[in-house]
Amino acid sequence: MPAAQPPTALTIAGSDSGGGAGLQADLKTFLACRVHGMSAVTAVTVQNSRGVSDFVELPASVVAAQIESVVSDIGVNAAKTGMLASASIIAAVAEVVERLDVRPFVVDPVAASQHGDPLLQPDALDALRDVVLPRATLITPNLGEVRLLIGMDVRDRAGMHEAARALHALGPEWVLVKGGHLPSGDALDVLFDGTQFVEFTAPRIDTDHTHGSGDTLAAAITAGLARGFDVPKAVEVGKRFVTEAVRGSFPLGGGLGPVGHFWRVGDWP
Ligand code: PXL
Repeated sequence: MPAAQPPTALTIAGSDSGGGAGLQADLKTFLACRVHGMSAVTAVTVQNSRGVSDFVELPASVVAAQIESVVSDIGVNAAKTGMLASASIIAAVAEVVERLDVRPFVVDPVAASQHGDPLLQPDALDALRDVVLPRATLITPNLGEVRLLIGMDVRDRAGMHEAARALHALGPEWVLVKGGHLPSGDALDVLFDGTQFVEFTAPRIDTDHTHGSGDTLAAAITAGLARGFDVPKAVEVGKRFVTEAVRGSFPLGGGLGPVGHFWRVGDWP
């Protein structure tokens, strides 16, 4: 007899040919978190451990059609976005997610790769802020993305709280400000729902090989939501997942290596 259908999660994201970030990181994370992963591809990057040398976008109508296809047949217990690439893709994703009531909906406002290569057209930032963020169950900006979205230069814990308030005012239900790029101490993330702050700290792990860490965190949170956890619980388990993945990171090629998802996968055969 076939097994029961597992929870399902959808990533709306770009392909990283190097396999460390983007939809590849999301699908590995979904697998490791025991949800059935699906993907609506937005763009294809030409990328290795040294950086992104090019990308092409898919037509916005094809991105929306991928989402509609899986929602209408398979069902989506939770969805996340990664690289959305352009204003037209953003508009199409916002429309279909709204019309089909796709939720919980996690928005990782990806703007650039770890190397600083742009993954979002400059004119798409306004669309991301104005039409996608207000629809989100949770947004997961790092401090660079905070600066791009609201022009705030965050330097400490108080600044993270202030940024979370300002971002929450844009419309998402929950905001997770990721402080991983702050200079010292444990890695601090701040979760805010408009009323209460919840803080998460994790030991800082000394490695340069963190390619895909943001995607992996958002995907692990999305997997938790697909399994029925509430947002604080999904963030707590997502943080634990990515901390172990950073601990399990490894060098690859001549540049920055990826976080490792192997730690949650058993030996085989
Ligand atoms: O880590 C952000 C990210 C998301 N999506 C794609 C990427 C990257 C980083 O390189 O390549 C496709």
